[in-house]
Amino acid sequence: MTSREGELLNTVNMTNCDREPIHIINRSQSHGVILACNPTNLEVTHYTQNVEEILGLLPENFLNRSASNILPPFSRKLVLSLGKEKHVLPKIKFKNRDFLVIAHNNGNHVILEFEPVEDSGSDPLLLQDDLTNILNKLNSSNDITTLCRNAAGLIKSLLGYDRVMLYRFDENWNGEVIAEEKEEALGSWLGLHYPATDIPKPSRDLFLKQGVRIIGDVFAEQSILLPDGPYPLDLSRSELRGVSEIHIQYLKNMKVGASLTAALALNGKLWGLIACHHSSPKFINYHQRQSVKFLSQVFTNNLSVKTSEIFLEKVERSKAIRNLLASQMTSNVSISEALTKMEIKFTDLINCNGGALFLNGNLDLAGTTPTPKQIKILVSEVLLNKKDLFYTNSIGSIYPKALEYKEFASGVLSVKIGEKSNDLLIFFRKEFSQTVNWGGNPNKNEVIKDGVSYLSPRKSFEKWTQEISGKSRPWKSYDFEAVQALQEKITHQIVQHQKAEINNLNALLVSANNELQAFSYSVSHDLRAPLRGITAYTRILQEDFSGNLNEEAKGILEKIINSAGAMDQLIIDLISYASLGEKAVAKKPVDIKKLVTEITDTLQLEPGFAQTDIKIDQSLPDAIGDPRLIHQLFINLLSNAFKYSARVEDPCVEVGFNSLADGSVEYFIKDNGIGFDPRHREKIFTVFSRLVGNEFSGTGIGLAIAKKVIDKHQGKIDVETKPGHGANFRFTLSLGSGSFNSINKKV
Ligand code: BLA
Repeated sequence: MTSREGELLNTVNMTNCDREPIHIINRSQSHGVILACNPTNLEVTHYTQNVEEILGLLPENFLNRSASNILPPFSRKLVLSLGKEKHVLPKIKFKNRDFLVIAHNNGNHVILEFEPVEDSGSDPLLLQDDLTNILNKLNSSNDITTLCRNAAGLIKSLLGYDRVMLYRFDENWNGEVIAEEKEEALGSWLGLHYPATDIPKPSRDLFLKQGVRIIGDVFAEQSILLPDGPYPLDLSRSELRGVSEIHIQYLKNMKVGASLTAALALNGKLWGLIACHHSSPKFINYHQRQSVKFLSQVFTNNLSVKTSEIFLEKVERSKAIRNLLASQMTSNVSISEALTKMEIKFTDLINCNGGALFLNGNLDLAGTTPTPKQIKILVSEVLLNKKDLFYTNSIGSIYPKALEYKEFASGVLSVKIGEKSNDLLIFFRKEFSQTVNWGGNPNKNEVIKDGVSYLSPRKSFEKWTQEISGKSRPWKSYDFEAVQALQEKITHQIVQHQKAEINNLNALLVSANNELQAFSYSVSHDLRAPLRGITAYTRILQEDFSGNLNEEAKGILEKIINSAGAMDQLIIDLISYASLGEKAVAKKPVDIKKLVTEITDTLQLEPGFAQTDIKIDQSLPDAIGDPRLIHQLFINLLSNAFKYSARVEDPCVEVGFNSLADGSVEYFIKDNGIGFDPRHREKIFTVFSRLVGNEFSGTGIGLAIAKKVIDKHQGKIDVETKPGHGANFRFTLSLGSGSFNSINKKV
């Protein structure tokens, strides 16, 4: 190791390998000269040390002076108006050689790069031939493999490098040589893999910006930018940017004397590189590099078309399968049967070797899969904790238990289905055992010095073979798209099934309810007949045999008649409650004021209610509803009001209405009677929930009927009460059209 390498290792460790600021390297490659100028007056601020050797200029003659004197005639104006785009100025001679000046503005400085140019590379006719050839050859490639091979072949014949490779990145930025054109004497690198650390992120990022770069002479001393100030120049877009020593070492270890690298970007992301090697120094001029840029562009256009064709083909295929699955699901079988037992299985949707469907706690399998027990454990320990869509091509690496079944299921893709969080659709992909040939053992680039580990380019690039296990082929974006579209269809179907189930249950409920009503109706009728018999015979006993009976027996007969009467009333109420359910609600205007007046007049005739003071609001609005039901409602509420206030001093029943905030009204029926504990407010509206003792007659169904009437009219009923302070029943009904005048009057 030379002392220089030693220095290098001191400064580069595992983490700063990815952080080396290669864009401010402050060096130029040896074959050209960089000058930097103030963008407003073009005064030269920086120059590379080789300026005298290459251009024959002395720094003292141009530093801090305008660069106009060094530039081709008439180019000053253009240079002053430069943006980030590069401009090539007309050829200019220095030391009897032609130079191109490539100029751009890096944001702070105008960067002028002087590069020698040979005539051959800039002949417009030759160039046109080259470009036509590139277009024809690449556009006629039928598939991606041929496209790559043709691109490598074209570059080899255009530029004459010893080895030209198409290098493709994987999702972790490792790469593989997927096409190669080379001198026969060289060994092939086709199929070799290289680790991501060989091309760190800063280098990949610069590539996206710059496109094409040459390293003209790996062995030449690079030229330092002067003066060496604290604010280094940003050379991100520079053609002549110097090369990191680490990479120089890498190329030397690879026995490469010169290189050209061109970015291949797909949808704005680095897809791969064209990597060219030459054993000796090699210089490719700016125009030739532009042809390579053109080629890269044509290449990626073709690549993009071909990738989208593959994508579309996959999408079309999965769409067809999805539609078949959807029609299976709408046939008369369960969802799991439709997806796992019929001709088309859900696993036909994408490339996989098996799958599992978890629905309502049941597990159904298709194709080759781990055992149901293994799947259940995988689901509960891993998949249920994941988001809506989860995938991996190496489940064993995150969940070692899964290594047991890596042959069938190294790849797992799962999505949640339906509205429950534990229903899942799972796809398995088998292990894809793979032999990966690396260009040199990628683990052998670590050097330990003074107890610290550093990453440095490896010394040997001899093929190093690695067996990869526990991995499946990776899932692709069209897989996700297909699975998510099926997920939607299944969820839709699950919801449909749930709806159908609810409708079914509803129908059952309706018929059960009908039966119950018919039953209670007939039972009630059948019960009344014997009751009438009991009452009639008791009356005969009273009338015809009273002489034979003592006072106690007469009292008992009276009780029999009363009890039979109470029971008859109960049956009548039951019939009316049960029959409420069956009847459709008629919608007619009902004159509430008239109704209330009639009912209270009648009630007042009953013994015990004559003293009751009645207050009826004379502007009570009309309601819309079923007259018979509304009549029943008011009878029930009013007779309660009369009944439970009858025994207080100065009994009073009041009927009125309140205007509500939303413009509607509520009626109220208020008494000053015995009231009840407000904790029972809800209970009193259910059947048989009389709260008061036996001293008040009644069956306890009245309020249940009232509530049912209100429900049938989509209204609300509530009560305010306190024991000893009466009750105030408030309820809403739809209003009749004629009611508004009276309401407005009142408001
Ligand atoms: C740069 N490494 C690169 C570049 C390539 C590779 C293509 C860009 C070269 C350029 O800008 O012209 C790698 N070249 C390859 C590979 C092949 C090839 C894989 O031909 C296969 C056929 N390099 C290392 C390690 C580090 C490293 C361990 O091996 C870091 C510790 C660094 N590589 C590194 C740096 C650069 C680089 C810093 C940027 C060089 C620069 O632009 O200055």
